[in-house]
Amino acid sequence: MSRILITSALPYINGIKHLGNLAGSMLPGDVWARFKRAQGHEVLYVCATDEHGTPAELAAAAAGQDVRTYCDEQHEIQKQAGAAFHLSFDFFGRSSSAANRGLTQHLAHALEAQGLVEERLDRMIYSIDDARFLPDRYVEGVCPHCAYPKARGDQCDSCGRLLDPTDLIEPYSTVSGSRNLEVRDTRHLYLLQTKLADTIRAWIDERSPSWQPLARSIAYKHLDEGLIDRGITRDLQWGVPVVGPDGASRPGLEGKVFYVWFDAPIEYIGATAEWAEATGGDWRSWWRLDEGAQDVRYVQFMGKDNVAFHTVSFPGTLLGSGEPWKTVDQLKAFNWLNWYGDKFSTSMGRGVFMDQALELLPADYWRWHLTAYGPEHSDAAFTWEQFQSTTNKDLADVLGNFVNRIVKFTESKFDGVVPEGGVAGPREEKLAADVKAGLATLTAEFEAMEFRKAAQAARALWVLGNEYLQEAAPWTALKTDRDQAAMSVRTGLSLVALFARVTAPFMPEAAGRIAATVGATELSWPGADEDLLTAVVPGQAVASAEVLFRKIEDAQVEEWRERFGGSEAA
Ligand code: B3M
Ligand code: ZN
Repeated sequence: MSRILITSALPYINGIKHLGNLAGSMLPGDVWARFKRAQGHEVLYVCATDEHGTPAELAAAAAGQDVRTYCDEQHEIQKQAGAAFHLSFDFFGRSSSAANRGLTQHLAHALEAQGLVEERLDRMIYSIDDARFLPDRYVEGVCPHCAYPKARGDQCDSCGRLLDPTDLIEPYSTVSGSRNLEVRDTRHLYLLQTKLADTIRAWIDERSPSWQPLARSIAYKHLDEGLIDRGITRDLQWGVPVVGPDGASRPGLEGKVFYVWFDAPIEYIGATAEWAEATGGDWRSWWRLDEGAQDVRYVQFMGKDNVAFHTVSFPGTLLGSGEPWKTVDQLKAFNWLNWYGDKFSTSMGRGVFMDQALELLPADYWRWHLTAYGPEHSDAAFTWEQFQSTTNKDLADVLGNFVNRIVKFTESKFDGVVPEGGVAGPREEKLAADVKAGLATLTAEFEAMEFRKAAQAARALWVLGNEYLQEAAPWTALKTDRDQAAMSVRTGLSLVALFARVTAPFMPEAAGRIAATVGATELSWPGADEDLLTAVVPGQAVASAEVLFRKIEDAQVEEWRERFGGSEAA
């Protein structure tokens, strides 16, 4: 058994996340954490809200709240939404925690001690009317590359190019709209990534062979474009304050904070420290190679836009510190989930958001669909039509139908008790071999972090159950050979117990209800050599579930389309 550290990219604090965010980092991280726990490994799965930076300040201002109150509220909302989706974080922390503040300041000092951070005089846009500097998204203007009139200081949304605020033509303040701006000198800390480039490349060469192509190709693309020294501080009020080694404010850098992308990944460590504080655990044994972390396997989940920060910036921070920090072993990246032909958009409210989704259907329906048909190796489109069709087939027709049919039959013909009698024959032998092979495939796909394939392998097992019932036809056998029928029923009920176990990482709530129908509580991952077809024993009471999965009706799709938009033609 090994120790496995799992993190999902930290959801940004500015509002509840849409299904695309869920599908690309939090949900797969959870499914995999559940799989690994079920195998008996010691798993620590942490996540947190990413609370600093200009989007947090701007969202708070738009909500008419001070930024701390805004973050306090939004953190609770996101924490509850995660719990409602059965995301099994061992801890859901906050990048604004004291733990992260201390770690961020510590790592910045360690980097500086290694000669990798230096103060530079920068020229930044200053708003005279707002009496403040305007970093990143605080300034907008015309893109110098494509002439888009609302390009942001850090990036143009139209052509995608990364920008520096001083690149913008005809800039204006997003705080006040004022164009009364000037360029002023201000001191900032720079991380000398140019000096770290060789170290980072050697690290990527060593780690990335076990990554899937999406993560690996983005890592090398970023590296090959050439690393530049990056400003890691900002003129903002909300963030981790820049301090001197004694913890007091640092002359020349008073009132500055670290850039959000500097402190956000450090919160993976911070959240572990928050967890330790809350539970009495030992966070250092997960993160310090000199204190036990050398036997930890660390896996990260994230959307593709976050890969460069996790393969270059964050490892650079940890490796450059000269301290023995654990770095990521495997990185699983996801593509985009689109809303019909378009992007989900938080700012435009396009698509379905986590809280709204649960008003429509229980979490497990979404969990299944977003895992089995998610944006894994290419972008994927969410459509109501596909959601309806796959849910009805996979969950109602295949899994739900099998479980209900066999359990109800036991209730009506065998008094709701697993019957005894009969001897397994060639049909059961073939079934056992098929189940064994199917389970091996499923386990291998999960190990390889191939989520869509793992889901299809789970579904293939469910299909075996339906095929077996169809062929064994205990309802017919019952008329001539009660023992034969009893043996088939017992075998079918054992499959129910098996299906609960293999379904649990995807749909934990439904899996519990499936297990309960045959009185099973065992939800560990089935071993390759287990005798799975005799799992339930004669005499055990069974009881059918109300409805395991309801079909999605055309009328519901109509209603949802009206409420949320989305149509094939749009
Ligand atoms: N908050 C994801 C985003 O909002 C970003 C991830 C941080 S992971 C350290 O794009
Ligand atoms: Zn542009």
